[in-house]
This record gives sequence, structure tokens and C-alpha cells, in this order.
Amino acid sequence: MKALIIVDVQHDFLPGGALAVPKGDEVIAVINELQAHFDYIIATQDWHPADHGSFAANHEGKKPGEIIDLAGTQQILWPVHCVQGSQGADFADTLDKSKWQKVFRKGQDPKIDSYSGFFDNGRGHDTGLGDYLKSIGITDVFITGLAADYCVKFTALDAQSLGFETTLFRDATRAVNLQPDDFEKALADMKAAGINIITKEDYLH
Ligand code: VGL
Ligand code: ZN
Repeated sequence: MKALIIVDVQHDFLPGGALAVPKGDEVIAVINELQAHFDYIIATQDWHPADHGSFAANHEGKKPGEIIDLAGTQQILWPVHCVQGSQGADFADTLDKSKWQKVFRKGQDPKIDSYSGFFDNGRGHDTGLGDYLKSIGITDVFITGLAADYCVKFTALDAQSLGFETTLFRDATRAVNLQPDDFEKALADMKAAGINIITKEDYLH
């Protein structure tokens, strides 16, 4: 049984948002088309408290892009984004939400970031997504959303490590690209882990 996972397609990751992913809005139409072909659809939602330690603004003199030690883990600092209850944390307006079974929120602990929809970056906290998917009989997961070089990549790697047959739709994701080749690097990391990388057209034909 297969499931579609939609990672963090939220206003703050779209053009004009606080942590805008270039061309992030282009994934919406692709994801909406894909949703017609899945019975099980799960979304993740980046959901930070205002005092989150990944926000540069919460560290005196620090700027987005700088790396700090946050309670023992390396943390890239980001602009304030996806604050719980804010408009920026809402899902994209045109994203079809009508068939979603469940939303898994992540990033609530101010002391550690959570790129993956399954575990936080230290693997200390489990969101329950893996057990949920297994409980409904899912064996194969298909990953889409934002951003390819962070939350999508780590969600895909964790899915694969939990034993799900994992596939990325590479045309249903876009990268932050702090470095210009980060998208290609993320694809290579996923491929090396055994994740299948396909397009919507590959899947539909
Ligand atoms: C993300 C950076 C910080 C993502 C979330 O959704 O890829 N990236 N928080
Ligand atoms: Zn975040």
C-alpha cells in the first residue's frame, strides 16, 4: 500500500514568504495532480514556537545562514518562519487538502530543529508518523514538497531507514539552495541511500 507525503507546503516557504524557496509555488500544481492517484495522503507542517532556537533573531548578533551549536547539535540559523498559528505557517491556499488523512507537525521543541517529518534532528523525538503509516498498512512512500535540501531530504532518508520503499518526485520539490548545487547534492544523497527518484510523468505513464 502506498502513501503520498506532502512536506511543508506552507506560505513561509513560498515566494514572498519568510524563508522563501525559489519557485516553491511551482510544486503545488504537480502535487495536486499527483493527489488524484493516491488514497493515503499525509502532510507535514513546520510548526515552531516564537522562541525557537533555529531562528537567528533569537541569538544576539547572529544572522540567517550562520551555524551555531544549539544544545549540542549543529544548527543553521533561519529567518523567523512557520510560527505556530501565524499565517506563514498555514498551508498554501491552492494546495488541495480534501483527501488528507492526517497532518504531522514538527519543530515544536525550541531546543532542537526537526527537518524530517519522522524524527527531530537528534532522533530524540518521534512524531509518530512512522508508526501511523505502518498501522494503516503503508509499505511504499512517495515524497513531495519543500524544501528539497532540508525537510524533504531528511523525511525521505528517515522513511527509507524505517524500511519504507521510498520514492521522491523530483519535479514536486524545490530547494533553498544556500549553495547553488544543494539541490543536486540532495538528490545524490537520496539516491545513494537507495531512494528512487522519478517524475510525475514517470509515475503516470
Ligand atoms: C525547512 C529550514 C527550516 C524545510 C524548515 O521545510 O525544508 N527548512 N525549517
Ligand atoms: Zn523550520
